[in-house]
Amino acid sequence: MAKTFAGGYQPFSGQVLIVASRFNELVVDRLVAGAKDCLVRHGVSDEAIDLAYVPGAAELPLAAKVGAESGRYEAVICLGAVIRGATSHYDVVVSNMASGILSTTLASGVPVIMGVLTTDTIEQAFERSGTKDGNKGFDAALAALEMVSVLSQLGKG
Ligand code: INI
Repeated sequence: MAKTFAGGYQPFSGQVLIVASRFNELVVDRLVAGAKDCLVRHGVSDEAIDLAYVPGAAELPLAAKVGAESGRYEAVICLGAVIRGATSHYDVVVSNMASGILSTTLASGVPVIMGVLTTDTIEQAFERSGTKDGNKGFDAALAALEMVSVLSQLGKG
């Protein structure tokens, strides 16, 4: 094997953008807190973390795209919670959100991380936002650090 590239968790040299949805805000607030906690613990200063709110998960891709294409951010972290419950258009919201984030990250070349819970119940969402099953916001921030690091090893300017 010639070379192995593996990202670390060193702090960003520039700014990072968190885009968070207001829908299910009790859960999403916990994801935002987890993401900030992760970044600060890894040496990112509070001033380097910008935060933009959007109405719901369906609006995450557009705000992420504008942030990613602005050239101001090393990474964009999307945080939200889509909870099936009685929502008939759950599958549409999840599918549009996921494909929108994917096309944004590929088109911009900026890591756009999908830290969005997709659960059947509110209980499952709480479990994944800082109770018994960790915090998906923390995990998303960790993924952002790792992607910035490995992309720079691969030659991203
Ligand atoms: N948005 C969410 O972020 N989570 C949900 O669970 C949700 N449900 O259940 O409907 C949701 N809907 C709103 C959607 O994201 C848009 O904001 C809305 O359709 C306006 O475009």
